[in-house]
Amino acid sequence: MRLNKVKQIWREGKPAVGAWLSIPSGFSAEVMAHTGVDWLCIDMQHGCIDYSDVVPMLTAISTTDVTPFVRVPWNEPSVIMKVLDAGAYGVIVPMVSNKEEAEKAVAACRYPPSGMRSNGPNRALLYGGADYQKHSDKEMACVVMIETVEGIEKMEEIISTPGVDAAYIGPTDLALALGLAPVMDNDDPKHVATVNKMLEICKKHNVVAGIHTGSSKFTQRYIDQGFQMVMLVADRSAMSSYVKAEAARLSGWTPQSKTGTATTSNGY
Ligand code: 3PY
Ligand code: MG
Repeated sequence: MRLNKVKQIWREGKPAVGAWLSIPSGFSAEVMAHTGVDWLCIDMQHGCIDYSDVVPMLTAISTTDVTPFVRVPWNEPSVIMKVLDAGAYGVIVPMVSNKEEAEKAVAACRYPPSGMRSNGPNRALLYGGADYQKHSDKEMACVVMIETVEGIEKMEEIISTPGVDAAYIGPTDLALALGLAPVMDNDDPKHVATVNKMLEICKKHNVVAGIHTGSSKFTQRYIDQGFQMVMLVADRSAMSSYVKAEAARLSGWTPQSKTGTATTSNGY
């Protein structure tokens, strides 16, 4: 079976840097897959993406050896199983708030007797290899997001749930849960303390710590701290910020459209 390169990076104690896909396009997924990141995540939660978009995007990522993840819209076993069947090598499950929810996510990623995943790896067999079912429990990454009031309170029971490979912070939902504005790269002391606490608990339980960022400054900060799954940039922000930055360098031209000024700079 094709091995999960990101899991290999984690086992070696190194960081895996990724990027985020919100645009429903096989072509833009392929472009992003050729940027040299370790992993890409197709975002079905907040991206403009449905299952019929996910399949060609996974196919496009397969033109490279970048590891494909999907963030599912919710902790719903049928969706987790379907994206794994389509060839995702890991799922990112939003808003996991306690041990029972973490166990539910893990069970959807593993075949019996370890879990409750149903057999039917249609595209996963083509991508992973003929012996996919034999090894997939070991290769599929189950990543749970910690970003709710209850999840913050119960982070240790979530992180220590057997089968959880990584715990991933959604910084803006985490900020809301802490009573702060939903800012991505967040220096608020309450936010920093919660992020640091999660990292410490992950280290204690030998679970990978992950986090989303909105800039290389914060990606670097979290890598230096010991996070091993860090998201550098999303397709839509890469596109928008590059065009805006290039346009801003021009002289002798007055933009007629005011649209650019409406985009926020807090990561969303
Ligand atoms: C968050 O910031 O809450 C996220 O989930 C990032 O996508
Ligand atoms: Mg979130």
